[in-house]
Formats: sequence, C-alpha cells, structure tokens
Amino acid sequence: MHQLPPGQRAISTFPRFGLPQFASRVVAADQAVRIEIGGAVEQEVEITADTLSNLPRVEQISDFHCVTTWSKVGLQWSGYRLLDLYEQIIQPLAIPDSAAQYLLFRCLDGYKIPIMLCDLLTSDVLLADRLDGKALDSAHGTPIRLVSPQQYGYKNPKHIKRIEVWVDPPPEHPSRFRFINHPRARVAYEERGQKLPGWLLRHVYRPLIGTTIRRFARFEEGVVSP
Ligand SMILES: Nc1nc2c(c(=O)[nH]1)N[C@H]1C(S)=C(S)[C@@H](COP(=O)(O)O)O[C@H]1N2
Ligand SMILES: [Mo]
Repeated sequence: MHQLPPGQRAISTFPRFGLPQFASRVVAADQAVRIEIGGAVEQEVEITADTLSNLPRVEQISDFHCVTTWSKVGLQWSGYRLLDLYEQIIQPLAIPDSAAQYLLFRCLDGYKIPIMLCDLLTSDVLLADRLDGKALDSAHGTPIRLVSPQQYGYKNPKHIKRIEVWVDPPPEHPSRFRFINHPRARVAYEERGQKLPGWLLRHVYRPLIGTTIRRFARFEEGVVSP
C-alpha cells in the first residue's frame, strides 16, 4: 500500500476544493498565461507562455495533500520548475532584493498565499499548466498553478496572475482564518496551522470535507449562482 503522510487518507477523485469564499469564483478556462513579477524587485517583469517555453518542460507524478486530510495520489503534472523560472528569468530580469525570503502568489479568483523561498526552490515544485495529459481546467487552476507536493494544498495556488517578492512576511488578514496558515505547511511534519497542533486540526477539518466538495462542485457546474 501507498504510504501516506501522518493524518492523511486517500480519496479516489480529485475534487475542486478550497476555502468556502472561493467556491463561487470559477475562473474561465480560455485565458492565456500572464504572470506579473513584482514586489521587492528592481524591475517588474511579465511572464507569458512564450517566456516559459524557454525553460525545460518537466513531467512529474506526485501526490496532493489537502490540510483537511484528503489526499489524491499519483497526479501527473506537466509544467516548469519554479527553480528554473527563478534562476533563469526572475533573478536576471527582475533582480529581486538579495534579502528576499517569500513569494506572495496572487490569483485570478482573489486567493493569495505567501510561501517561503526555501520551500519553493526545490526540484519538485512546479508551475504546472497540464494535468493528466490535458490543459488545466477551471477546477484545477487554469491557466497555470503551483504544485508543491511537500506542502499542503493551500500552498498550491491555482490561477496565478502575479508573484511578488517579499523580504518580510507579507501581512495576513487581521484575524480571520489566521490559524489555518502555517508559514511552511510541510505535510511530513503535519504543519497544518500555526495556532493548534496538526493532530488536533485533523479532527477539526475532517467533518468539513464532504460539504466543501459538494459546494465547490455545484458552482463549477454552474448549478448555483453566487
Ligand atoms: N486560486 C486558488 N488556489 C487555491 C485554492 C483556491 O480556493 N483558489 N484553494 C487551495 C486549497 S485549500 C486546496 S486543497 C487546493 C485544491 O486544489 P484543487 O481544487 O485542484 O483540488 O487548491 C489550493 N489553491
Ligand atoms: Mo486545502
């Protein structure tokens, strides 16, 4: 049997998922890749599919772990290493502050998430534009998303439109949901949140999975209007 990280359980489908407020924000699937690079840089740069095509294309099979304890094993991603983008395009063209420690990802549906550079610049972190042989759809991150298998799903932003370089930790929303965002969110260490221990949060999150999956699916199918 496939060994899953602590507290995780495999499910057979790969559901559209996230925080409830993003369920209704379905991103249309016909957009071209356009990622602005900004923040603590000398020069803002825009990344398109053309820019990315200069980097080696990488195929990767990896497991996906949501903080609410569901995992989907064996997803087949295709895209570009964030490490290659950072070293070959962002560093020479945008010239990030040498003290940079975070990238803040901003998404077309309004989702945003800071991720530490030390967790991003590894060989298995991809900017993926394809899943299981097809272009990413509205459910899974069109036109391009981050895939960071060693971190929980909430550090795998979909529909990326802007990446900002930050030296200090980007400010978080004052109180709401602060406990869910662990600065590193490493699956192997069960870093589910910053206020409560991971094993405890398992039990908080598990009962929410079913209703969240159904809610996201209804909006994706256009059955419910916002
Ligand atoms: N733009 C965006 N990215 C997002 C989310 C979201 O709501 N919007 N949800 C996050 C969470 S909590 C999870 S578990 C995964 C779910 O990815 P999936 O919808 O492809 O299964 O996306 C993450 N990235
Ligand atoms: Mo998640």
